[in-house]
Amino acid sequence: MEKKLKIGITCYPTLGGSGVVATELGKLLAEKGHEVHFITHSMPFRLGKFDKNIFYHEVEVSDYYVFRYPPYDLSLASKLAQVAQMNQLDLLHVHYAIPHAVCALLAKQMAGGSLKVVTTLHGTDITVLGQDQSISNLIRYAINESDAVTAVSNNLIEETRSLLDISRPIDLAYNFIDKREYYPRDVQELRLEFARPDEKILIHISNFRPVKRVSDIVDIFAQVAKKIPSRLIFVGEGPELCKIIAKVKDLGLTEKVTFCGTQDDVAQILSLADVNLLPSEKESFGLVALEAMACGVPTVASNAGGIPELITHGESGYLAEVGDTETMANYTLKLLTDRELYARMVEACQYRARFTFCNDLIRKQYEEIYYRVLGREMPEEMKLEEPIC
Ligand code: GMT
Repeated sequence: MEKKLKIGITCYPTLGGSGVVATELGKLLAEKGHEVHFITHSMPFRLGKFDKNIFYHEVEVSDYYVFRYPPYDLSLASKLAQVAQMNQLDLLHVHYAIPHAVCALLAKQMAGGSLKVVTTLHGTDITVLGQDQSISNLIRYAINESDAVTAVSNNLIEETRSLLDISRPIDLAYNFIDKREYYPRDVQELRLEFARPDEKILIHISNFRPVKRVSDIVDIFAQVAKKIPSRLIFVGEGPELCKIIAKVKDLGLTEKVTFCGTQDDVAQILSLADVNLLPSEKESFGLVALEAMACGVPTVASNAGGIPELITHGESGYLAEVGDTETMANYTLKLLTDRELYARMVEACQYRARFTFCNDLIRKQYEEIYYRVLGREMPEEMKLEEPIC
């Protein structure tokens, strides 16, 4: 029997941490010799260079005139079944429950054989959509029928159990970073284009959705900028952006704030910053805080969702209650004015990011889950392999 696996991966390819995690995982699995087929509506934005083990299948949606809404979900299910059959896939690993897990279950029925479905829950598929009565029964169905379900934090596992009344086993597989990409970059010259040498830089990266509470960032920054020379960089786009631009203007902060829009090279831009801010209302994990930690940038965040599983308060960042911008500003000031504390925290961040959320470690956890659902023994050499962190 083939030792390596044939895996189909579906995710939201163009935005968000779930797409990043899915794409990076696919790349790591391909590096290990597995055959990985991405099945998405467009090329995943982090896919990068050619690899002989990576395939990309685009989902095309019929726009026949009788359809009021183009049926993306059905096109995806159909494509998943086709790709699975043609390439004799062992399993489909879908990221984000809706609609991906439901489509994969339909594809499993269509493809027949022994195709398995692994679903990874990422956050708002449970914490927001799971509360929507019009769709929660479908999410519950998708979770219960998947062959394995993983979640990106213990908090998300608990939320899934309580919000959707789920009792089946759910595996924990944290978000991870690739240390080959996320490390403190040398950005001394570039930094001068954003701030004077005496100024500190705060950063926020997100999809500007209400759940991120981006408005709190402006309040935190306004308090910090009153006390020490500083700048704020916003990266990303989304529904709240216009409101934030207006708030920055109203508070007279326009000169000190840069809106960079969406950026590809996140590690480079993070390396410019002294402190990362993440005051979210909900956050199942907070991948961006992990990316910042790996780049040597501590985060001041809300004590929400899975964030405390990533950031140890006082050691690898600071946490305050959701909406408490005064405490968040005070922690930011503390970090920016105490050199020794800052150096200690930078070191703790890098260590934690590298060894607890190591890509090789988490990739192996996913492989173990794959072999388990397939009812196959993991090859001995893979079992014995020590993760390189
Ligand atoms: O749920 C979202 O807002 C989008 C989603 C995504 O696709 O980025 O984010 C979630 O998944 C990330 C990757 O697992 C997590 O790091 C984020 O914390 C999580 N977002 C929320 O829970 C709000």
